[in-house]
Amino acid sequence: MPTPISDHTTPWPADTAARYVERGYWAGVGLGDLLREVADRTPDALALVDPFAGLRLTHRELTGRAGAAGARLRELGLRRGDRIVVQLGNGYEFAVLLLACLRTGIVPVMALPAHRRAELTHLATHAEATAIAVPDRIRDFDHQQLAHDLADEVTGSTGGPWHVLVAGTDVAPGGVDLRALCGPGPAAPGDGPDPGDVAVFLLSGGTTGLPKLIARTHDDYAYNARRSAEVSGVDSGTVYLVSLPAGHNFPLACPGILGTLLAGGTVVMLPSPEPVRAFATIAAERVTHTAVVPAVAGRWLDHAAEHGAGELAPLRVLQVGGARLADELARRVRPVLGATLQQVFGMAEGLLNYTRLDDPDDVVCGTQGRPMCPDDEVRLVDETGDDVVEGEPGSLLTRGPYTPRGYYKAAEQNARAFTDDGWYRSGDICRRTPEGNLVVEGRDKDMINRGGEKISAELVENLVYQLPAVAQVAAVAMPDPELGERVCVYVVARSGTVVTLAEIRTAMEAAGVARYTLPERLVLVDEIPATKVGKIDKKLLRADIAARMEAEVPA
Ligand code: OOB
Repeated sequence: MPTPISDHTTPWPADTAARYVERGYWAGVGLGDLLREVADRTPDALALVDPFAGLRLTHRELTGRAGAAGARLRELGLRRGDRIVVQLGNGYEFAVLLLACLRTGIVPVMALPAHRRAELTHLATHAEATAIAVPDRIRDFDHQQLAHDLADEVTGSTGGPWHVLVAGTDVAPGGVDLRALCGPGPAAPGDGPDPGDVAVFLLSGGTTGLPKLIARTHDDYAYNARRSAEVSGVDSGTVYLVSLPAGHNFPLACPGILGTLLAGGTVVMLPSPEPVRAFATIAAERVTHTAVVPAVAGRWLDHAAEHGAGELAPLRVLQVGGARLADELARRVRPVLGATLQQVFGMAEGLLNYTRLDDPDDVVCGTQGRPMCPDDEVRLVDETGDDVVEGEPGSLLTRGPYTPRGYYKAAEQNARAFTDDGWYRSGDICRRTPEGNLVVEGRDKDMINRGGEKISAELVENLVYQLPAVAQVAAVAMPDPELGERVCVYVVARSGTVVTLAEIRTAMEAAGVARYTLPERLVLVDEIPATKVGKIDKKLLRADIAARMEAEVPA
């Protein structure tokens, strides 16, 4: 039997929680009930469009299917508090399964389609999951096979069953047909979650090896979605396009799928943000809002500059976040794409900063916005933990009504990532402008942000150390015009041996990690520089790789 989730979460202090209730942030109603109320109010409004499946569902049909799917999950033996790893592409099954989970209190663990054996095994065992939902295949990768292959390891940790739910036409024996599970049918009454229960497990951006789990409660996540909808102008007339991986906090609840559905709007799901298809979908479905990472914004700007932006006429708000958006790119958004830019500086751990839709251009294009909640607390501190002088850069600490006080089942990491009085150390170096907006200037965490995908330097280093020829390794971010950053490794090889980038990549793939974590450049050195206290001097290495690349640029 999986251990109860509450054994390993860090609650907000009781007086703080009482304040959040009193101020109306925590409404005391589960997300499943909130969504059902929307469907009762506007049953015939369009809720979900999956152009690939050719499916259009009203709010009544969507909640109806969620109820039926919940009943079928219970028939499989899944109960409130059980965990299911969700690794689905952006299709209607994702939304139906998510809503079914929110109603029954079965907790989805939001894996990404790019994850492979190493990540999925870790997530499933750490969460003590008893089920996984996967596509049959994406491109040439057999997700279904991998999901079955995990069975031994996972059941070894929980002692329980392992259900493999498969979205696709090609469900192998032993799997559950997720499309059938997500079809219409009767709901069955049953025990639902409390508003303080965990609604979803999100994944941390990752500085310490494999992703940590962030337990988001119904109360906190409903506020996250609802307040985000307010600050991004999402209402019942909104058509929101999901093209980033749906399990990521940004398209899931900032305001994303949940914020749009709670407002009575329409969600359109596309498997990728590739511009030809995305632009055509925006035109065809009259999409008003969408969220992208800066690398995608850049691709859309280039595409529009070349082919025109006529198809984007319905688009009112383009949210950009996940990595720092260059000011020059930001300034092109309105003139080229015709939409209002909203910068979003957020984190799965909670805190969300938004530029507001009526902010002046210099705020929208030159800052990453300000906290969405009056009770978000933000401090910018120096190395000794003291507040910096106003206007100076400092390391961001935060607490608030939708920022949990600890990672799930991670006492050791919590001691480092949270202060004794519950502040989360985001690892971002920011400064605050006189009018109160934050500008992200860098970071003091050991992470590489590859176009919004977060890669733990420690994870890469641990895997590269598996190669016998490697004496020492350091993973750092190298600048990249397209993705912002890519992974570069500095390696000291043992004397008389050779190490190549291809070997490193092959070894890491064999270890079963997602492809986006693989280094894209190797620098062989005789020695890796250390700081005065004996730690690897990553700052120096980042400057070194930037200088090497600068020198390579043909004049
Ligand atoms: C979002 O969430 P995560 O958890 O994948 O990553 C959080 C980290 C932040 O700590 C920061 O380092 C970076 O991603 N980040 C940004 C940024 N937005 C996120 N850095 C600079 N500028 C930005 N606008 O990435 C996320 C979650 C919700 C909404 C949007 C993004």
